[in-house]
Amino acid sequence: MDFDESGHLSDGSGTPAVERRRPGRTDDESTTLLPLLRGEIETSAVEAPPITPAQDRKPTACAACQRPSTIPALSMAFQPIVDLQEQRIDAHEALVRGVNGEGAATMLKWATGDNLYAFDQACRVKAIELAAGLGIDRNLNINFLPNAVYEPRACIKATLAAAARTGFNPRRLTFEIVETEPIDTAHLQNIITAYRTMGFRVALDDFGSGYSGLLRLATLKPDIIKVDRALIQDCDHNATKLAIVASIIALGREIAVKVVIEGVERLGEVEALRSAGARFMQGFYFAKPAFESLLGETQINGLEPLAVLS
Ligand SMILES: [Ca+2]
Repeated sequence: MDFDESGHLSDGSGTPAVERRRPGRTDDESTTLLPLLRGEIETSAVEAPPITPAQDRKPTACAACQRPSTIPALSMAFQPIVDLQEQRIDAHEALVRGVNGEGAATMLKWATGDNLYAFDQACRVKAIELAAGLGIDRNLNINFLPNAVYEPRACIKATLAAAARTGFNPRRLTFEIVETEPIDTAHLQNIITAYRTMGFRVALDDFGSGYSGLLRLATLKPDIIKVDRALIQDCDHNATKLAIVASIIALGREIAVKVVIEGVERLGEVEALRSAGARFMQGFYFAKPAFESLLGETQINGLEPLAVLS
């Protein structure tokens, strides 16, 4: 589970791998998003991915929307993901908080049972509203719980509406899949296919731990993988961990998947990770999550010229 800080990395080419792998991709929102935003396309009229047995067991989107729920007011903190090659902030990950700064663990207690859908929707909307209000000009990563999505195209409508209302470019959105319990692979694939068709990026969170492993990478083919912090902690003193991370980075280059390192806390780890080819990182070493605030480059530790590493 990761609604706290994390990290980020890539392939050293200067061009994000996720951009290169989809030459047909365009920023012309008229292709898919605008008709959806304008309501010109009914979600039911959009070619829908095949219904899976897992979905059959889930409530319908309408039932989920209409279900009464009680969730507290939410807020967000934003933690930068840095691009060490370009010496800039690449993205901000939105992390749920209470309106008085209560931590993610406190808030996530509400993300259960009948509240799950409403909680997930409220988090997305709040993240976009806050980020747009703060003038975000980078990518925005939003965590989501796959079990809170019943039909991807229906469940994205509130997100798109929030983007349209606030002037936020939905092409800047990356959805981080947080798998806290085993999720049906067909259901996950259904979500990823739909989201990518709509122009969003999809990241596999906590890669290398729990359910987020090589088989998930092979079957889901995400745009981004975020290497779990457990593999990063003390990697400068653990040759096995560092070799695993280096292999993941090489693998990312090979299959054109952007690799992000999360949970970076010390300079020693940064140096070791850079020697392993890491480019995108996130973690306390660079910046802690900023409550209702977007940090700039001058507020990031370690973005100055890294003479020590040259
Ligand atoms: Ca995350």
